Amino acid sequence: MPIFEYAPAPESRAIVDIQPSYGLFVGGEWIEGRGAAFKTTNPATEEVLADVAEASVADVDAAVRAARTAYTRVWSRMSGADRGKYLFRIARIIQERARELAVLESLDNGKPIKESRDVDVPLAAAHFFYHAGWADKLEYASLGPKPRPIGVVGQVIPWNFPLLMLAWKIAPALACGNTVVLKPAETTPLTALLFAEICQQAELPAGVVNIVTGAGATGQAIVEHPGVDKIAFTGSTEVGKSIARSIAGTRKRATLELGGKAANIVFDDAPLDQAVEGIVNGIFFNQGHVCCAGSRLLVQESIAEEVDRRLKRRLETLRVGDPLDKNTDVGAINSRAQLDRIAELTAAGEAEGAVRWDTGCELPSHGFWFRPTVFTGVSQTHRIAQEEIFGPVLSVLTFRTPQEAVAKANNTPYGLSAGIWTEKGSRILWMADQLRAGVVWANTFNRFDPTSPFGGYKESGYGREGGRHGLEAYVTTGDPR
Ligand code: TAP
Repeated sequence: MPIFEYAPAPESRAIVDIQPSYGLFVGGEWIEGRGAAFKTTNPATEEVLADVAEASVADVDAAVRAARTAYTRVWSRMSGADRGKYLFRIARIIQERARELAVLESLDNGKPIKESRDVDVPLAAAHFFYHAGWADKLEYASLGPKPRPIGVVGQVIPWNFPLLMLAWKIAPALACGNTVVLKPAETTPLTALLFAEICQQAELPAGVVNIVTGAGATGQAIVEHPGVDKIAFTGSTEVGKSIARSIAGTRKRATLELGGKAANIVFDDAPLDQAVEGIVNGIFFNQGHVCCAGSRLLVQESIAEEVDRRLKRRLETLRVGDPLDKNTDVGAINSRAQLDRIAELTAAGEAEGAVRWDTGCELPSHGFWFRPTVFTGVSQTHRIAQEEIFGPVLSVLTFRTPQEAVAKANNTPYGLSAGIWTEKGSRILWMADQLRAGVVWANTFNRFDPTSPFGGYKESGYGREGGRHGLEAYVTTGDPR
């Protein structure tokens, strides 16, 4: 396997001040965790970035109490206009500290700096700006008579968009008057900890936002805590189901944003150059660590060979390597565990008879990497057509008619997103109606906007994030707590 050495760009690294160790952010202060510390590493180099506190059940309890006090004494009593001012302030500080956040995100996650700089961080700021605008207008959002906050919200997020998922969770919760206890993923805690500093800088009242780091057990402690009124979770379908089971029969509410296996459907009348760019963006953006990734390409049989040729030619131009290099297109896989999972599923693809192709590009000698990979000859029953790989791997299937495309697209347990490429407007409308997916893109893919609700059908979860619909998850018109 060809490999190469690279030295991460030192000047980018100097932008961030990573502390050797981090505590927990509880009640507006930094406290030491009572559990053991864990290490967070740079997946591109395997270098340890920092020691991070693992929150114990007692630490989670302290965070929930702090959130409750802030809720009853300050945040739920504050006018929407004043809450909005804090959210605007946070949004502006995110913009001011954008370079620092982007570099830190790329170091801890492995994603290319051009994505953290141009997508993750600007969208995170946009979510705070957007929800700041709602804070004093909730009664005009068609949320029912007298929408009120729910109380203390426990939020658990994954590692693929650490800061952006935090923004999707915290911005609407705070705009609606709730307080939060949030746990970032174990492998990517650093931007959430920097966000805690931003809350201090914005002089957000103590306890409105609490950040507790740790692994699954810390997440479980949040979910099971009796003082938490609502759970907002983004992550795997497996953990989402276990959360739904553990809160069944309690008064807790939940929204679950889970996995996906999106179909990106290309018809023979599609503008092909544009469609190829959309296929590449659909699955190789963020190394394919995207819940709504276009991981199944459904291509009309008459153009399948042409698309295959153009796609592979385009993939050979992708630059895989140092996430801090502005020219990098595909960064590092977030962890060894994720790399192992991708390797296991791609091996299953070959064993089940699909044809494997990869770019053959050189890979760095350290860290976790996977070449952009395409499987053709994939059948609907193959594991690579059914299971979420969450990596830079595309499974290609063909179809003849729009009806067949719909049947194949809907033939997975998931229903998060889909893409359609065609010149025909009537076909777009018909397909969008038939596809069992929460988000349907037409002649584009992986477009996100805070004004647009996002969420799943079937085993991709329930509830929406973003837009007016996203507010519904954070208000009640029933009895206040
Ligand atoms: P998970 O393993 O489910 O982890 C998600 C979060 O839950 C992490 O913070 C994790 O902690 C925590 N967790 C693990 N076990 C838990 C438990 N028993 N109780 C409570 N929390 C627990 O997912 P992941 O591997 O990080 O993320 C990838 C998955 O997220 C994919 O399936 C992807 O599709 C999905 N995802 C969905 C969306 C939307 S919007 N639908 C967006 C992004 C990602 P640790 O990681 O620290 O162990």
